[in-house]
Amino acid sequence: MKAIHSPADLAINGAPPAFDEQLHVGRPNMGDRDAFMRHVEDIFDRRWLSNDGPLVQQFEQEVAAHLGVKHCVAMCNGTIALEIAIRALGMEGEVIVPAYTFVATAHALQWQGITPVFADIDPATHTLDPSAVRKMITPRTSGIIGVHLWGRAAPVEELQAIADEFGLKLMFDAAHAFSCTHGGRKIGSFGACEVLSFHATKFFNSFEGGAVVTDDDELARTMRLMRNFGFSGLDQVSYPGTNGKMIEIAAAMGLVNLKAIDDVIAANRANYRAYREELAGIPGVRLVEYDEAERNNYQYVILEVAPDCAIARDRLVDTLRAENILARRYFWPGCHKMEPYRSLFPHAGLLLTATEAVADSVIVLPTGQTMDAAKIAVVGQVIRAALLSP
Ligand code: T4K
Repeated sequence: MKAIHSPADLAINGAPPAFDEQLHVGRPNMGDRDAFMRHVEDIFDRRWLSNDGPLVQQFEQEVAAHLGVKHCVAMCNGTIALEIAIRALGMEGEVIVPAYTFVATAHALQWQGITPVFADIDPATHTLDPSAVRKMITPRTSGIIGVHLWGRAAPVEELQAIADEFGLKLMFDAAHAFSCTHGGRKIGSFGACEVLSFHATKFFNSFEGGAVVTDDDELARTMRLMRNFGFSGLDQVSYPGTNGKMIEIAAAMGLVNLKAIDDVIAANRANYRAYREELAGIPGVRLVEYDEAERNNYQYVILEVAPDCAIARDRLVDTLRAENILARRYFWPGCHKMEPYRSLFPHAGLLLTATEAVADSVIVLPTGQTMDAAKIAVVGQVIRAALLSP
């Protein structure tokens, strides 16, 4: 780790990089290794590896209890969980989603012949703008998927009011929002259901994994059938299902990591506050702030680079990456500019001005258990030096 004193010290100008090791966005947060190994021993002893095993059942109970919801239906990943939730809710035709999200939100619809209709976001929150949602409703609209981007709740009440007014299904992509609250209530029980991702890069991981959480008994029952080929008995199939099951080793990781989440939140919160201090007062860049009145997981440290900043967003990303700070441009350029949506809806961007402005300005910085205040101080020095040498 080297101190950066001036623009001349930047790797992009031929100096050695600030860090010997690469700093990643999405470095996995890990719980107790020995506790995980004990689960592995048990899995070997039991010879029960998949298909609703005891660890998956325990995992579902613990996640449901943590979120205060009736049902957690664990799945192999968040994308399959989205697909199953969408199908179980009977969404069809057109479904309104933000374009400023990970592309899986849109793909989960398109994959099953449903058209994702992109509505603009509120540039202040990066989540769906309810007035933009209203504008996109047509006779073919069957639902809305709100995304709690960066762990910040979508406008839950406003979207529910629109859904009720037009008779639409409402669900949430809560892939970023595990253990976060909205109005003091844990995210997980808003809308008809909410979808979680436990991917390696998420605040809380089970290597790969996902779940749908809901208070709706019937919906949960349908989703359990769907994730297991539609089997309702030993030789009885009552639904055209798929294979969305979580495996035992994933549940083991999830159980161990669940015990560690308060430590991870403490580390993420300390990192976020260190970034806030380091980056305060730098003209042209702004750290997107968390609402401290809510419980946050602080998994994403988001920097917005203003259009009039001394250095363009992409140049700053290149400068950071040259220093081994592997910042990301999530979720650039927006789903509407990715295939097949770019070809299907070439003019979608005309109604997505906030989406495009935000997608062009965001940099996601490394955080998590592998970061600390000393590293963040150097990241801050790199950013300051880069802005001094436009
Ligand atoms: N909805 C939303 C809003 C989502 O953000 C996501 C997933 C989903 C739905 C779908 O859920 P899943 O089906 O994935 O459960 C990553 C993740 O693959 C993806 O899960 C996540 N969103 C998205 C935000 O980030 P990439 O393309 O950026 O992955 P990749 O391979 O570039 O890795 C990101 C960084 O993490 C790298 O710097 C390396 C680091 N990393 C990654 C892995 C896998 C590690 O250090 N260790 C690891 O094991 O998509």
